[in-house]
Amino acid sequence: MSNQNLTEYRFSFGPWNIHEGADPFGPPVRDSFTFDEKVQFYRALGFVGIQFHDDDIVPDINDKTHAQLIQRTQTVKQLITDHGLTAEIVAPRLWEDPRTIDGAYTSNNPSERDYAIERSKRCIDIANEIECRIIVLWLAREGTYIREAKNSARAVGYLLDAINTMLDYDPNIRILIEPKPNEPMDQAYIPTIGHAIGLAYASKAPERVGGLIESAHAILAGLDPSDEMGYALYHKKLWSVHLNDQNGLKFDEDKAFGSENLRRAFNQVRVLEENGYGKNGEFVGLDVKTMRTQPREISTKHLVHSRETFLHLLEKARTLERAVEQQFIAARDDEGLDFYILEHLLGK
Ligand code: GLO
Ligand code: MG
Repeated sequence: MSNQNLTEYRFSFGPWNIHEGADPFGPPVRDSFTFDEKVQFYRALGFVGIQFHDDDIVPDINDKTHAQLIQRTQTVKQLITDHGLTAEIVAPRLWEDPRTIDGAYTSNNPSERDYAIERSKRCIDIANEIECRIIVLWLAREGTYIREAKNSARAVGYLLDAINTMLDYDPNIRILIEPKPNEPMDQAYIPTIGHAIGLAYASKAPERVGGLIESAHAILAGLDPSDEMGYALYHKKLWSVHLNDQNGLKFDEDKAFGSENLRRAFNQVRVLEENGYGKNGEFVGLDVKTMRTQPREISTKHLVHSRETFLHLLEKARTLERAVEQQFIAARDDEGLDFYILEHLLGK
């Protein structure tokens, strides 16, 4: 099928998606690949965008002077350019430092909140130097283990203060909030895309604040990822995605896209395709983990497979017979439509 209007999707993943297999109950099971080695994998695996944390670019960022930070970023910029890659996003990693134990922007301690803001500004400096305008906020520890520990209303104000400060710091950046309902905290303050978009509209530059939806995070919130995407798409605020899969309500599994529920994956591809996602340069991001059992030499398969599954399902979305679908809808024959979709997915 060749048609000039068809979106040519571009794919991204983060260096943390090729990892050593450690989990809370056991140590790494595979030797690391260096960052330079990982950069070499991207194109061969079918990817052109890199999702970065600030310290993926500048390790030990807190110990670096501004000049060192810029210098290291220039080195990485050259490396990725040489490999024909672009930085899709840069995200401040605000969940590993001792000053972020009880949250970063929402910590009860003002000097810890200041640290979070300063770190975010450094992240923006890095993004500028690597020519990326997108800052992602995965609000990892912005929540609590128990309700009484923090003031949930005040926390929303702190989050807005942080977002507004970043918007002022650089008039060219866009901020994408990546919601998640739990893990590492028991409860997060911004658990769904609706919460994220509420913050966007309350900010001082709503046109520069949007969202990133991760499939597994929506599922953990008990929601359907494609409907979450539809909500953000309506608001023109879906600026990135982290596609993956998740088997029910447990830890964030980051399974290969479509590996748990193919139809749920199909509907994510369908809603993106039908609403023009990607036409303004948005990437199809993956956030998938290699299974712990996978040998090191074949520990990038989950990335290739997730991308392939997306492309297979894209073909399914594009070949759905609209007239047939419309007939079922007009007759309110949901049973018929349901079975038509199943047969289409099964290739019947
Ligand atoms: C964790 C998140 C995390 C973010 C990443 C980019 O659950 O999905 O992987 O996507 O830090 O901000
Ligand atoms: Mg993610």
